[in-house]
Amino acid sequence: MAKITELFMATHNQSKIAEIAEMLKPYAIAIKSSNDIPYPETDETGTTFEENASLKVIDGFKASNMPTIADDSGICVKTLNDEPGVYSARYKGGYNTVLNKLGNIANANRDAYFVCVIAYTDKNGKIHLFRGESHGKIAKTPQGEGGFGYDPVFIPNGETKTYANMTKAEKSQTSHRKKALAKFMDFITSE
Ligand code: ITT
Repeated sequence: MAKITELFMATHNQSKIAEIAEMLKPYAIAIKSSNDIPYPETDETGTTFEENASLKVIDGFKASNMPTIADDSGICVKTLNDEPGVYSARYKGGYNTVLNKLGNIANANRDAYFVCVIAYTDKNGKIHLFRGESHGKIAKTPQGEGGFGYDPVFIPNGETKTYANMTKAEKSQTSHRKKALAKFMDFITSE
């Protein structure tokens, strides 16, 4: 198929746009977003990342009429029965609630993982889904100023720093978003 040079990203989250735009630079793909084309807030009524990513990408494709991606993501904390999961953005108190619920519980019980599902609609409106996960631990206290959301309390496996203490390039070496995007790039380059 013709090479994609522009993608609409159906999100209002500026941090997601910044991360994806940086990851797509080597491929010379520019991101258009709600900053360029009005895109309504999608009602995220799904109970899975896949469902919510699909709902967002359908709205985004309708608004932009361009090849479109959407990202539904969140953090799942194993001892909290995978809470907050798909409700991460709406979880009252954000990472402070997670820290309070875990308290001083030992490191062995602080396992968590980020999930990112990227939904893509091709020019015919057909939806394709790509999932990435990043596994690690919830830190005992927030550390770092970078990133967004739960980054100050997440330490990926094999690292000692939280995502908020990493540059975008460092975070993308293990991130759920980069893994989902890599699957998507494989798909569109082999399509
Ligand atoms: P859009 O729906 O407009 O894309 P949103 O922020 O509401 O923006 P989600 O419903 O997918 O998006 O919720 C994702 C939340 O999960 C996000 O707001 C963060 O709290 C958390 N999250 C996802 N990826 C993250 C990451 O890489 N680092 C830190 N927190 C992340």
